[in-house]
Amino acid sequence: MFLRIDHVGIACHDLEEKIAFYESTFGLTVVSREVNEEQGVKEAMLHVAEGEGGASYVQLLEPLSPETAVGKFLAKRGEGVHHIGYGVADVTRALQEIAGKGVRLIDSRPRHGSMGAAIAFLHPKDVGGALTELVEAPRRSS
Ligand code: CMX
Ligand code: CO
Repeated sequence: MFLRIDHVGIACHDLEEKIAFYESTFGLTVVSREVNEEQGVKEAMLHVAEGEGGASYVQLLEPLSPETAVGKFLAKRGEGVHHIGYGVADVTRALQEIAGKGVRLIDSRPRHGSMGAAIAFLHPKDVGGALTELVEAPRRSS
């Protein structure tokens, strides 16, 4: 089902400060910046590598307010790894396959994610404490 690790999502208080850190420490490059009101985040994708199954990224996440998913996470746990995003070929089909296996779907239908992706989250309590995101990247134009 999983093609690759699409991204690791990292919660932070100050997006610009964390971008500067990842750029200067690891030489990563920002390929996208977005505000996603539905997800309650201001975020940046930094490109890590190209693999056979597609690209992988670090996603830096700053909450738009304390009541959002990332805002609550920061208040409870502080900065750090917030979720893992796995690349899948088809999010709707992956959700159908996972449903019925005892894993709560936070999203029963795909939502809009970074860079035109279709995404859906699985509940961390049913995935060993790891908030899990399914990511279907838009088809590449060649
Ligand atoms: N990783 C692991 N556990 C988490 C977690 C995370 N990121 N976020 C919350 N939890 C745990 C909490 O620690 C808590 O556990 P305890 O009861 O043992 O303390 C439990 O889940 C409930 O947490 P909560 O603070 O009460 O928060 P909610 O239940 O309101 O929401 C969740 C939790 C996962 C349902 C919510 O954060 C969610 O819907 N997330 C998906 C959307 C999202 O994260 N969007 C931002 C990223 C967008 C993107 O990647 O593009
Ligand atoms: Co993500």
